[in-house]
Amino acid sequence: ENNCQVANFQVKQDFDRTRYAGVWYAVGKKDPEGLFLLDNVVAEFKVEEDGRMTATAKGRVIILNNWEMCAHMFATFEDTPDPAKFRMKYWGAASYLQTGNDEHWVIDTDYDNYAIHYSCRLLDSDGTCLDSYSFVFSRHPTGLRAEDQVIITQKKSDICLLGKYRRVAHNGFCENSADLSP
Ligand code: DAO
Repeated sequence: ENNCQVANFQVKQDFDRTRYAGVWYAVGKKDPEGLFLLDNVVAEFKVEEDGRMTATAKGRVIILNNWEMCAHMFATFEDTPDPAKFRMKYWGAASYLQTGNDEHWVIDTDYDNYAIHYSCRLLDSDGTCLDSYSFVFSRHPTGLRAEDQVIITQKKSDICLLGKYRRVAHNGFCENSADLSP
């Protein structure tokens, strides 16, 4: 039992960023306060020639409370002593999109089918998280296989977010906007 202490959350052992690279479809999300990415969220991770991890992502957002658009986002990842824990700097293709610097932890992945990510933005004085978000990713836009869902449910529970996720729809909203960078 980790008592929901963020410092005790287990992450993927021996995380391999090369196997993680490529396209991931968000199929579930636990939102942070002031959520940004709504649905149609697709991320593509890359390993640059210098070994650093980067990502591009797109997703439907609503800005200024009523303007709906497909946001094109970029992220760079700073390594930490734990190979599955990164610091993620992100910004949008347009200046009015969100920018930030978040934790980015890979809780679990089998590289070929599923992944679950976690980010705590605000740690409480007791070591639990006050404002977190988490993505469940699939290699397939159609969702996770039944056997992967069992693992994901356990991981959601391990990070004290069971029941806090919503499904992330893919209905083609971002498909006619520019491609993710190569
Ligand atoms: O949607 O509220 C939210 C939080 C997500 C903000 C970060 C999005 C941009 C970078 C995504 C890269 C890969 C997950």
